[in-house]
Amino acid sequence: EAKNPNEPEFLQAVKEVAVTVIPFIMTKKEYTGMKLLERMAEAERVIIFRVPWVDDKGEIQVNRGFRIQMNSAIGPYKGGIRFHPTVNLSVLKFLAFEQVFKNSLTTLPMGGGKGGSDFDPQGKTDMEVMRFCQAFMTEMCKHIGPETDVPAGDIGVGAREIGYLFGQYKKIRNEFTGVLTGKGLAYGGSLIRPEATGYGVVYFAEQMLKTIGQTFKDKTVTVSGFGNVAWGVIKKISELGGKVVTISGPDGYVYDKDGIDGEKIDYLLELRNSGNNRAEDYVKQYPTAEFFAGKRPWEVKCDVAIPSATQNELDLEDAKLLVENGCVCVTEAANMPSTLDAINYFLDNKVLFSPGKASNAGGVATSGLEMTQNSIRLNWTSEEVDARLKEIMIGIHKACRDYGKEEDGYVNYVKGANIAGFVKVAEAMLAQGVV
Ligand code: AKG
Repeated sequence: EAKNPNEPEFLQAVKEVAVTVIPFIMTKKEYTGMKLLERMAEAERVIIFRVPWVDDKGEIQVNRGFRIQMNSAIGPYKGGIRFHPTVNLSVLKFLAFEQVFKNSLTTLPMGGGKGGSDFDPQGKTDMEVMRFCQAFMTEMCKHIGPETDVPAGDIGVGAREIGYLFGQYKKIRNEFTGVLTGKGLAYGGSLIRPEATGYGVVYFAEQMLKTIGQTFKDKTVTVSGFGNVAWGVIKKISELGGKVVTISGPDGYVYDKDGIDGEKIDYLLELRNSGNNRAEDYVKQYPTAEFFAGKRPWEVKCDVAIPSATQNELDLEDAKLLVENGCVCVTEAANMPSTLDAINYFLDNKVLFSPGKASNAGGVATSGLEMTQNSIRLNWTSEEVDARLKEIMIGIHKACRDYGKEEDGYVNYVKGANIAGFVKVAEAMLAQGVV
């Protein structure tokens, strides 16, 4: 803690891993004394840079840019870029640390990284976003490359931003390469990448439910957020016959008792692109739904909860409410949405609970599939990408179960994901020596 002052999110992520991985390390002679976890908790490289740009009024704006190159033991650094006012070193270090374990779990050869800026895309014009992205890439292009570090999108960085970032990289480096993922289909993107994170979460949750002999059919599901991940989650659940009754935004949550399906799912894309960041607008479009200002959806009775917004959006009080209301499965779609207290409460009460680094790994896994397609200069069909995604999620679920099964048969997915993710990176680091 003394080494990383004022970094609560980063310490929270490391603590969660340490609690489960240290006892495991103690049982492995070849791991003890190698300071593997200590090495993993120190980024290989952190780049912090000035992003100066000119707004539509001709005024100069200054933002801060980051790229955390956390671990490259098993492949080039890989992980998204987040543009949001809450971005700081602690948040990006926690995301980069989680990314290392997540990418390892996908079984694809990707190391871990994360980047971003405190730039707020809300309320900016298209041209302002373009100039900002160009300024950001003008510096970041010196540190990334298809064999070095391959960024992608995250909160605030979607297809539009990836396009501008890619265009600037190509111009400066005079290279057309798969240096970013989440690209548009016209210039090297992969089918299913937009849906992949959400679909992957639901494939994973299906496996969790299967362990207790259940499916999504007729289940009531609460979801938070209304961004790309929530959209994919809701789309797949409605296909599987489940009923999603909530979404949320920074302003509060929406309860739609009839379920969010059909054209309402397409409306979510409109809502996201409106640039207002207001979940309340949903109720204007569909007046039979209700809006609860300043509240989170975890008070709504459900069978399955899928937090899909952001870190620490589900605390101990929320966890208690969920369990009291009969929720049997919590599958994280966002990165670290549950606090440590909330996680421990779920585990103590034997609720099926999976951490984002396992259940949301389908996003980055499909980015890995985009990298493969770029390398072989071919594009796969949606069916092919989707089938590979599903297979990867089933594989991650199995790895979590193998390492996380307890004596009474309960699967501790937190322990399973941390240990399974750790082992591959640890083996690679041991083989490569102290470098
Ligand atoms: C995440 O998994 O949180 C990511 O940022 C993945 C982004 C990617 O596709 O590389």
